[in-house]
Amino acid sequence: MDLDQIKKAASLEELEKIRVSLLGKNGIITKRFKELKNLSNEEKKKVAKELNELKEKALELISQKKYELEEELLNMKLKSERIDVTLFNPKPTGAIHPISDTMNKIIDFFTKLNFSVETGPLVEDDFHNFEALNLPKYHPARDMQDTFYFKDGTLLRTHTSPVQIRTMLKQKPPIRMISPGAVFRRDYDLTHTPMFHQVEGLVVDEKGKVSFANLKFILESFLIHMFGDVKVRFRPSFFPFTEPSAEVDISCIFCKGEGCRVCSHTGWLEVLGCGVVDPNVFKAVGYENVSGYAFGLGVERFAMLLNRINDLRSMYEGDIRLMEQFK
Ligand code: 2NL
Repeated sequence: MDLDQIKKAASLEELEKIRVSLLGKNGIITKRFKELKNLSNEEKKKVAKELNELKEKALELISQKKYELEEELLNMKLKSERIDVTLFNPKPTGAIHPISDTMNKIIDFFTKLNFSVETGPLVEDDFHNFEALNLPKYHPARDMQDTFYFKDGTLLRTHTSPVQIRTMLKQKPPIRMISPGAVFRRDYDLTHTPMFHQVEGLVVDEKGKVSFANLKFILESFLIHMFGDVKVRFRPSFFPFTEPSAEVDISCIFCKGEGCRVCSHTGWLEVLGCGVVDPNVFKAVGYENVSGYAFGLGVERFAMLLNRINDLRSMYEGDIRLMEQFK
């Protein structure tokens, strides 16, 4: 038996062929194991021991060779993809990240309508992230959010609503604000990353001065600003911090409402959540005789729709070849 051929394998493909020829279903070593049953008991013991040693040796050599070949491949890749950052580049490299670009378009719309832009801490406490938003401890809606907690009970904010709470606590009404920023949830797949971005909006004024009708008008104008000539529809929904609540759909921008894979053949894409602020939220910040509306959206979802990106994770790999396409 020639185990030396393993050491001579020139590629991972060749190594795999050798492995199969030795240890595969019809491999030489496998066959010899099958032939053991034809031997006398005494011989069987001896040959089986030899065979097991041979198999162990072969496996060891293969895994050693595999490691060498993989390392060679990696070194070649590192060499060919090497970037000399000291080289002079007459054209600046890079582009505005699609998330920033989308975020800027959103902020643009609302600042033109006299909304202020507020920010707050990423590490929050239970009160600002949950309690003040009508999400008491053990409320089932808290399970909807998979939260990153620190040992001391603080947490990474799961939405930007705590910024609205902080703004209401330090300012008197009227309030007309948006809160753009990073938020965190334990989720990772094609359309979810553990860090993502939200923009939420809040308008508060004397009781009776702001209505659901105002909210509908603002959001409809906003969605046409972002997506062009789209139809907008409101569906009843539920959020702990608004009552009534609605989810907002636009007619599918890919098939114009005809039905396609992106819109799951419904003709509609869900893009926003909104509602009239629940009185319990105002109670938590000590506001009386006011009414208000609020809304929230995921920036990644907007960026994916606007740029036809289908794997969100690619946006955070920082591959310059991908990002240059957004120039
Ligand atoms: C969604 C839904 C929403 C809010 C966020 C909010 C904040 C305060 C009071 C009341 Cl302080 N509401 N925020 C309201 C409705 C929906 O977001 O789907 N976001 C991605």
